[in-house]
Amino acid sequence: MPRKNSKQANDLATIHDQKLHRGKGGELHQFAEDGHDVLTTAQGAPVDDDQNTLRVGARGPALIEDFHFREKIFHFDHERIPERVVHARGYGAHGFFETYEPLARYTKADFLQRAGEKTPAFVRFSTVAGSKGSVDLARDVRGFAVKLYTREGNWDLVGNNIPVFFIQDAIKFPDVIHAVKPEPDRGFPQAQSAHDNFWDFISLTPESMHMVMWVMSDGAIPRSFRFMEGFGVHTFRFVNAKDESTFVKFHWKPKLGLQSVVWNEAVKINGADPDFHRRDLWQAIQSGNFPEWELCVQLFDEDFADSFDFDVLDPTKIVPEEILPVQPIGRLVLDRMPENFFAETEQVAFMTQNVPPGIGFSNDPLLQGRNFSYLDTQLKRLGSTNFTHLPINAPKCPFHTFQQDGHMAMRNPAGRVNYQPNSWGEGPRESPVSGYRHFPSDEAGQKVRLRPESFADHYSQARQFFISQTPPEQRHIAMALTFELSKVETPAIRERMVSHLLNIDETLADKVASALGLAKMPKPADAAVGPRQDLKPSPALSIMENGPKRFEGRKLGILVTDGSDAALVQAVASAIEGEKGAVELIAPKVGGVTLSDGTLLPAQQMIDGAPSVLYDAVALLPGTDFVPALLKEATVRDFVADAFAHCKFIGYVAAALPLFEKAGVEDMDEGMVELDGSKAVNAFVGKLGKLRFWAREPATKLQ
Ligand code: HDD
Repeated sequence: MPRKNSKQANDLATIHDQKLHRGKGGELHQFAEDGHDVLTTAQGAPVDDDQNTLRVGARGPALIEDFHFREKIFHFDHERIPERVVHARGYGAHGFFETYEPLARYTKADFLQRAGEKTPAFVRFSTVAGSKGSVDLARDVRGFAVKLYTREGNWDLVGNNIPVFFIQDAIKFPDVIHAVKPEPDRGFPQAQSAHDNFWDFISLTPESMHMVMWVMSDGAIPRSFRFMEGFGVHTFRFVNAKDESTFVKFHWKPKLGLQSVVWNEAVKINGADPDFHRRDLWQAIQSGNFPEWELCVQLFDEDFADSFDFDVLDPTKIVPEEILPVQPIGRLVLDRMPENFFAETEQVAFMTQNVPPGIGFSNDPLLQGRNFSYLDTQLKRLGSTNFTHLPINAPKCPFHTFQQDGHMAMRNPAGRVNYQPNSWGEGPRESPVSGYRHFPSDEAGQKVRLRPESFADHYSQARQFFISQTPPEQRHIAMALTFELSKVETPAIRERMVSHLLNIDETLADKVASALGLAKMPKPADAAVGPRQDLKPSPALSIMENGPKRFEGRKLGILVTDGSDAALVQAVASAIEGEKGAVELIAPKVGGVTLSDGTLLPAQQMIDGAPSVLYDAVALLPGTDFVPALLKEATVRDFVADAFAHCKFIGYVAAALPLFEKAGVEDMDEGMVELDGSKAVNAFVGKLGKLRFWAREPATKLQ
């Protein structure tokens, strides 16, 4: 008989040491000798060895009898589900919505009837074009999808951080998405619009011009999900108890103000921390700094709609806030991360058609098409009509349907009745009183495939957006267009785009044409209607005009070394904490530094892992003796050069001056503050509320 090897002997000892307990229901609980639960198969059989497959002898072939191995690999092989066809990369969090005031005058939606009422929420932010594993700082629209679990069913407001869309009719959605995704023959570029197919489609689609202005603006490279707006985009309806309808547009406004990064920074963040936005949300929520948005509405009636310059059903148009002010009706707070990314963030299914009584649709042709698409896509992605049984998707109010069976049915009806009407006196009944009633709008007309003429002005609001931007933001739009079109290999596409820009703003077109080195200016594109209207600028459309008042929620990176001035490091850190900002210490070694007073201060980052692009502002506080060593470090040079080029506020000690020289910074400016005392620290922290020193930018650019 073969001798037991020592491993087998140990295993037997382990099994004998296991304590067996019976649970309340009489089920057998097995605990390993160290108190952990015993590993089992999915069928509940305890596993003795999870390190070795079952084989004939130590060096022999594997046995098919090894049901544990077979089940483990089988399950692993099937772990992935199809990623979302758009918005594949996303990040979610739980929270709540709190109603400010009863809104009964406009809507009978139950969750909007009582001041102070809290409704559970789940939100998923996303990029559109990139696949699940792509980077966070792609130039792209950000999804802003909100699910409110109301007492009358789920309300999904599946919005974006941009209030308009590329197309006016849902039938064009596959085309715009195909055009932006990797080109089908070569399979690249990933998560980028800077390629021929995208600009070919766009330049042939004048209705996309307004959206293109937004996507080329800083709004497409947000600093954080926490600092961006959200929009329902379409015109929806509120319907009150008297069945009166009011049109409504939804806006989410972040409490911490708006903020974006610059493109050169975005490109570098993608390398340094591809999960920049995820990490930011995770860190904020885990540290108790719960991000918050106000839900604001623009309410209007048919008369306003008729008198407005554009069609309120056209999703490529906004109603400027200066014409129709936004009114806050509640707040959304995100205060809890999912326990499991897959179960919640990946499996959450948002659908525009999820509306409670009191909220309805308009005839916006994009919205109408979306209402078809979202249900369909969930079946593909989640594999079963029973995706509503998943806890993240199930309503949190009671729900009763006669739907049954299907793959993975987890909520199975008890009893005999699975239809109605029935005479058994059991089961749910429809209710004409409390049931969802679609707004009985008058609709008549011929069956046609026709775009309304009222949708035809594609340039006026594109121009309005552009002229509403501050000079640095306008510069960024010109640079973004130049960058994107410089990646387009076909000159005719570049020219076609410039011909549209001529209809939006001549100086913008000139700048882009000259930066691209266009041989001659093309003719302006033919417009479906003309002339372009000269609309008033709308300051609400500028990120820089709507920034924060203080450094709250932002992060300062402090570069320290051995010998850094202990009192100064402490003073800067406390001043930032006083502003509700965060501080990260960056040192040559992550183990930390010994400060001037001999205290050992652990660092959060090592220089190589923390380029300045990861911070909103930086302070260079090295010890004098360590500066020569820092001068040799390429990463330190980049740290300083990038902070300067990205117009960040920079605090510094006199000993750090050679670092500027090494980084090629010739002129000191008002965005750089020597921290030579507590007054200077306060002055520096006071400036940080502005986030960037944009006056520096022209000096750092070619154009
Ligand atoms: Fe969409 C996902 C937002 C137009 C079809 N969309 C999706 C998500 C957001 C949006 C935020 C991600 C939801 C999540 O986090 O799971 N989509 C928009 C906005 C649009 C828009 C703001 C225009 C105003 N979408 C749009 C059209 C169609 C779709 C016109 C199709 C006709 N969208 C989908 C989809 C997705 C989706 C294929 C992919 C994954 C999903 O639905 O659940 O059905």
